[in-house]
Amino acid sequence: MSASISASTRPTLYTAPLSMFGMKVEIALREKGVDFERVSVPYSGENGYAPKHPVVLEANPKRQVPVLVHGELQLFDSSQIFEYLEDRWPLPNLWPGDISARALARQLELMADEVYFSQIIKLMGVQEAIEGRYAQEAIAISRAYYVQIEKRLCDKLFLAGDYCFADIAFFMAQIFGERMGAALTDETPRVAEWRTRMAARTTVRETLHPMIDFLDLNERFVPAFIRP
Ligand SMILES: N[C@@H](CCC(=O)N[C@@H](CS)C(=O)NCC(=O)O)C(=O)O
Repeated sequence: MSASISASTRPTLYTAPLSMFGMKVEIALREKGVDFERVSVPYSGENGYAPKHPVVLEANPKRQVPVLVHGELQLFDSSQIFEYLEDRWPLPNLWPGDISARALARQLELMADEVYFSQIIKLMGVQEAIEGRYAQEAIAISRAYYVQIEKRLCDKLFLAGDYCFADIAFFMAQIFGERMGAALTDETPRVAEWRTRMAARTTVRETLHPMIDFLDLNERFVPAFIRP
């Protein structure tokens, strides 16, 4: 089916201005120097992701972005797409070479999306009751996660040693954590330094640009550390 696809075939990324999962993929495409087309699907504060883009409906039974179309191949789920990017465009490597380090990096990537970010999703639904017990519990769990990452960064610049997909995932999730009330505190200075290093990358700055514009246009909070 995909025999005609090559690394030089231009992929198309279906994403949205506030899609943290879409931005994960976009940063990784840029890191790998892939020339891609970016399609922003309909999204608004009032209606959410509606109407659904026809390509998203065709490609993803979960009806979500990001979707990556490469030749005849249609892929969904940011972490699955990471695997494809690494296979199709191996350099620069965004997973560690060592098998154990790679397994650990994949765990960290999953933790960012499914353990840490699940607390941030809780906060999204309770912004009006941020002082309440439910929100405060999510904030406390998020801060405990920052402390874990702080320990991990005691002898490294990036989460798994060299910069990798796990850094991209946690960075994107933490931006939303910051926006939703689970801000970093003085307790985790290394995480703050890591975040500054991440925000300074050209690939990250280029990717965040449409989100910052969207938030500014809609008079919504933009954390200072992502401002150019
Ligand atoms: N696990 C998926 C999550 C994708 C996801 O939650 N996408 C959101 C936008 S960031 C979405 O499309 N939401 C619309 C919906 O669920 O209808 C991934 O990593 O791609």
